[in-house]
Amino acid sequence: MNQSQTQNRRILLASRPTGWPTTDNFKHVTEAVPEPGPKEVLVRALWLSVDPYMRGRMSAAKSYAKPVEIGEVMTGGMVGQVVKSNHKAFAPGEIVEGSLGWQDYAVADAALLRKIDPRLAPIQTAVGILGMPGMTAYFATLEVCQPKAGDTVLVSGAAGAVGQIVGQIAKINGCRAVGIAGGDDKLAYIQRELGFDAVINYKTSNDLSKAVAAACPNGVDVYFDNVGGAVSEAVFNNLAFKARIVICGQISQYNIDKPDLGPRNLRYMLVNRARMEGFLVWDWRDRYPEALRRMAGWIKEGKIKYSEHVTEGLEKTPDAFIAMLKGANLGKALVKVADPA
Ligand code: NAP
Ligand code: FER
Repeated sequence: MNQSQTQNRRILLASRPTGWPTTDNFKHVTEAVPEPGPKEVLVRALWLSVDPYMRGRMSAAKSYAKPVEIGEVMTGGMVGQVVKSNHKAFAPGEIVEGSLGWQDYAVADAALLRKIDPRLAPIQTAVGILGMPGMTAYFATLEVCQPKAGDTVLVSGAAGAVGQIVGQIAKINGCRAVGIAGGDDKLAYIQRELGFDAVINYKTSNDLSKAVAAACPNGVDVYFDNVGGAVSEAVFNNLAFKARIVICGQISQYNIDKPDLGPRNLRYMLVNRARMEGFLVWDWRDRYPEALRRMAGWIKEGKIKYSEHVTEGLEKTPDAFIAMLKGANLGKALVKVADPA
């Protein structure tokens, strides 16, 4: 065995951030590769996912899931390869996905692993379009917002892992897709490559509310909110009658010390008899298989495309995570750790 197969590099939470996380909030350690117990599987990381929800797990604030403790390995989705298996459902060499953390090797409860078919799509899509972000786009758009043909569907965070898919699901359903994001390169990609009908740069727009009105002349029927804050306030000014809003994320609020004041114009919810609903992807777990089948079909038919933003090297995971929060990524932010054996 070479050294990389006997040593396990792990990235632990070292301290809780106030405001923006920094690389100092993480500690890098090297330990022996663990042995799987009965019914357990040893997995080697090939890809790690970095996602906005991890910012919440770094904080002790009460939430849906328990926080990562100081000194614990950072939580996160992994696509890996089975190295040893004490469970009959998994064999060495197979590709799996699970919440296995920022480390080279993880011992996993076989019941919490999903087997990935590498012939279906590139394996890293198991934490992207054919994983948690894809499931988010699918259920929050179709089930919560119920888009109808002809609706204007506006998505914030439009060039990210979730947002890029939302616009394309809207197009598949005969809607007009409008995206808001923070870079002209991102906007050019979603408009030219993904077929969004109109785009808005929230960072360079002088009057965001006017920009939304211009991009959505009949008002916003569906607002898929990934960011909150000032962007949402500009959208609320432009709601259509009976608008549906899904609160999927509020990333503009994740790294601020003192909470912002809320949107000041909820009056437009009243005027338009709009509906707003919070969404958590894990509530839809039982229906992932059906969504995965349909999404895989759309990818195969060329109806859904996606982009990825890849950082190389496990040790770069904290940098990749912080860069994603700051908007460096076009599409799904990923860390490539190793090639399959
Ligand atoms: P992502 O969009 O791929 O990456 C995050 C993006 O957020 C950045 O690229 C950046 O793009 C944007 N951003 C950062 N700060 C911002 C600010 N102050 N205002 C506006 N945009 C800002 O991430 P993702 O994985 O697809 O997640 C998107 C959102 O969905 C997040 O809010 C996340 O928490 C949420 N989410 C929720 C669920 C759920 O179950 N509820 C599941 C998955 C994701 P720009 O260049 O455009 O600024
Ligand atoms: C996310 C943001 C928040 C997300 C989950 C949450 C799955 C959950 C928050 C909580 O548990 O309080 O992007 O993605």
